[in-house]
Amino acid sequence: PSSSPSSSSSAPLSPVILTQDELKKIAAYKAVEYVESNMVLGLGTGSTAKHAVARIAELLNQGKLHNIIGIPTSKITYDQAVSLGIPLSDLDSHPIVDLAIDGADEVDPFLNLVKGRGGSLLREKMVESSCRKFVVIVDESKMVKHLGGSGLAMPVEVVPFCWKFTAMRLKALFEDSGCVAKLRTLGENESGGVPYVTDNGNYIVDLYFKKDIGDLKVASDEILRLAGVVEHGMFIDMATTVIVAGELGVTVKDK
Ligand code: ABF
Repeated sequence: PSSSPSSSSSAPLSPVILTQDELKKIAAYKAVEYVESNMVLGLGTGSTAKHAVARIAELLNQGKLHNIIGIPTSKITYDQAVSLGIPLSDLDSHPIVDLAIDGADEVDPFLNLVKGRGGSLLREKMVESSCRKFVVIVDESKMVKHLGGSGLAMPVEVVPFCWKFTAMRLKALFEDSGCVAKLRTLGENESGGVPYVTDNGNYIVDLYFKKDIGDLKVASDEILRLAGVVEHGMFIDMATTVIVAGELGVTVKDK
């Protein structure tokens, strides 16, 4: 439940200062320790998850893992997995996923997540809500007290049709939290830039909050109730384990 705190354990890393990418890689490699032969695996997206995908391919090539079927959560991960020779399928053929490994943009103390700043939230949510175990991998910069409280975007995937209307309604939902709703664009020009288009042909409206958005489940239901919204980036009660790599060590938090 989102109100129960998580347990944790820690192992010290070396005294050398590690880069953020090295921390991401450490978290990713730790997560791959959960992978066993004959699993259907959800393959995440982003600069952390790509290390996990590469590690899985490496273990397959070394013969240390066998008979893995990957379910990619984006076109970019599909391309990476194909290039590394990981056998792939989809949810139509493999509706039960044994384990998914993916990054996140924010993780709260109850292991609720914000995802989708990289743009791939819908496929991620479809795959990760169909899995038996969902291991999230982050460096310590992603840990927050409240989702949406970091001043960074809370992404919402919307259909392109009348997206301004949908953005207006999203903003109105969170008026009390000082919400600003912005269409995600690729580059800026006088007319505001070209809309970012998701793998599913949709747009993303990023929500920014000045104040706490309150109960996450209520916020989630209200967002999903708006016609024009496809999915949002809050992943509530979905992660079963979060692996955090920081300068002081790797922490494994279990739900
Ligand atoms: C994706 O990658 C996301 O949903 C999230 O936006 C992101 C985290 O990216 P990174 O690991 O690059 O910080 O899974």
